Amino acid sequence: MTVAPSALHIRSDFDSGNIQVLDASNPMHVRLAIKPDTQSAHFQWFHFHVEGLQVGQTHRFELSNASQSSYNKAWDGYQAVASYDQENWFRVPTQFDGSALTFSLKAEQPQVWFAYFEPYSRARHDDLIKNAVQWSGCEVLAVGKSAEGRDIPLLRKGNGASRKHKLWIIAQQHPGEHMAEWFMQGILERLEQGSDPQLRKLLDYADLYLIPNMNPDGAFHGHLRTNANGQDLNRAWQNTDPETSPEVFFALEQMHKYGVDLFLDIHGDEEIPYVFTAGCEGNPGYSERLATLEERFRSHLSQQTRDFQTTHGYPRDAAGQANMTLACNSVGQRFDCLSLTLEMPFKDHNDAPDAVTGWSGKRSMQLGKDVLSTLSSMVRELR
Ligand code: GEM
Ligand code: ZN
Repeated sequence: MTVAPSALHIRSDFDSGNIQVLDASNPMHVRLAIKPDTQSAHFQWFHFHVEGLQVGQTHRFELSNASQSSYNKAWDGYQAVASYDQENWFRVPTQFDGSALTFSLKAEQPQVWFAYFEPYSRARHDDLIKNAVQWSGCEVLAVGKSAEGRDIPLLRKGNGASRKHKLWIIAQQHPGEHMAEWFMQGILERLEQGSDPQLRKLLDYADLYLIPNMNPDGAFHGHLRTNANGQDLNRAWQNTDPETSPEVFFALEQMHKYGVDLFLDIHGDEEIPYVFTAGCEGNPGYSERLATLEERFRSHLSQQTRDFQTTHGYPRDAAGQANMTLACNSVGQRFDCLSLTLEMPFKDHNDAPDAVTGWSGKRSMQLGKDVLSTLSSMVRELR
């Protein structure tokens, strides 16, 4: 007697959840759609939970509106991630036919989570901040508020002595780029380690100013790109409006209060399957000094890890043509300092691919640790 497959229960009403069920009448082939950010047409991030899977059977999930997403070259070569326990995530067979993205799973358990990338939850963020204070020797220097009133902690590692350089690292302005806060966890985990000569040298000359999540509202709502007001925070760094972009207003206020000698803005990229940086070559104040510092950072990090390269990335800005509303360009110009956007892939880093996980939270964390070695190697050259 064949048993009719039972109906699936699909939900996304949780932290960073995003899916719309179009038709789940056939549990072996479900039709879904990604919902746009609440006040913006941007969409790409998805994250949902499925119960009722038939163990041993292959279930297919179709994202029917994939071709209208924000970055439509994002799906070529992309594989969705899945997890049975929200801890161990793996890539699943995925196809894009130019219209819909379809991924499949031969179920090993009756329930599973799917996402665009390994999510970094608000609960994990709260633990990260607690551990940063308890184990990494950080202080919560200030706490900003998002548009919906969520905390935005600014951490400092170091005593704030005026002689020390101020190195700023912010992450996840774009809320769907969850790899960014995984990167910050790597930074903070390395700060826990006592006997680390590279770290000792870095902290002798510099303090670290860290904002692990710039956009908690967008992350919670399962947004790709914007805050709760529909604002792309990485277009809000000139004439910043505290009403529409309180998150950026807070960060800039603190930067002017403490000063900035280096700035890293941590992001994820939907299309380019490599880790890379973008700099300030299009800034009006760009100089040989800053060009040399950018080159120094990139060449050291390239030697530090195979999970970074300088061949692939965004087109360079023409002289004087940078978009000064971006964090990297705006901060680099205001403080005449080394300032970079660092991008990690939603796909994989094709110079060192991992067939099981692709790019992952763990690799993002390791990259954070490697970046601290690069900062240590050049801290005395920053000014
Ligand atoms: C990018 S940053 C784009 C930088 N481009 C150049 N040419 N320097 C953005 O905000 O669009 C970061 C991101 O989206 O991840
Ligand atoms: Zn981004």
